[in-house]
Amino acid sequence: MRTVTRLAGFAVGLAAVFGATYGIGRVADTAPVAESRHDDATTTPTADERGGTGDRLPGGLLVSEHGYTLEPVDAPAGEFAFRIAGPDGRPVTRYDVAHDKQMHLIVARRDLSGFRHVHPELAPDGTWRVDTPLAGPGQWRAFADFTPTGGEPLTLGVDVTVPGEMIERPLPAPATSTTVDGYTVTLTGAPQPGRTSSLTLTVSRDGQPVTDLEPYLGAYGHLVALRRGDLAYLHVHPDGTPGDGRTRPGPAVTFLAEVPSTGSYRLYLDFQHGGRVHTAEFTVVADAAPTGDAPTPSGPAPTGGADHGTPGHGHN
Ligand SMILES: [Cu+2]
Repeated sequence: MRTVTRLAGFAVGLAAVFGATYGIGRVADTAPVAESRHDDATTTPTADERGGTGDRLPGGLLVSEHGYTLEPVDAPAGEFAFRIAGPDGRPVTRYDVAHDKQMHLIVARRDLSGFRHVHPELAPDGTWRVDTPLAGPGQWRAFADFTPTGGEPLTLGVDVTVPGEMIERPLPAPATSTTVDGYTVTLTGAPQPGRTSSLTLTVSRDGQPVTDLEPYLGAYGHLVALRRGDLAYLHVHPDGTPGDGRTRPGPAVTFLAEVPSTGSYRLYLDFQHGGRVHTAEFTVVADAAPTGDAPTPSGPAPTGGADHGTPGHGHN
């Protein structure tokens, strides 16, 4: 593409800036998080009140964590390159494979448009390179989601500026149905802070349910959520893997997600069908959990084609 990637200052989202620590940011991943899980959302604490119960920030807010630092490096036009400096300051060259890849690079513009999830190539010197996924001018956030061998899973984030005139796009209204590449994807369930919520995405095409989704990176769907405002990153995986004898290849893919706070989130579902990966996007609003044990709110009328408005987006 025509864009020249230039690296601006790294907006380091220091933990201290965020007065509260949040609950579990990374959920339903393969790594158990039992030690910090707490589902006692029977009251409606504010995000601040919940601070202190979680022991880690959501992913992607920090450029450096646990001794590992995301360092963009100069790259030719049309390419994005970076390395991960380890605790000894040297580029990390050994990574565990997670979801079929050693490195997952997610990019989105600060206005939450332009999402892409790509897989860079690792050079022997520890440099990761990928044809630039930054599709136009603006302030971008790049997330490196990886596990250094011998370490724990990390998501580091860094700001990247693509110069040029940028037109900020408003966040699309919350919706429970969207279309992409001729597919219609509907969403049921809504995330609530402080508890695990079930989100089900159902894929159809031409009015017919799609029942032959193809495994992509070891799953029938990959869901990333970014929080509006700071782009806190949540990578959520379905409970169940292709070939486990119980997980069906669509039309529904269910995820278990826990969001760290109230607010607006953009959800990005990657799924594969017809040999191609498609990305369906939704805006959702996480409201405070109602008192008591009310189930996850879901609209009384599941989407007949509602794509605007806020059917059942959460306050009951
Ligand atoms: Cu990936």
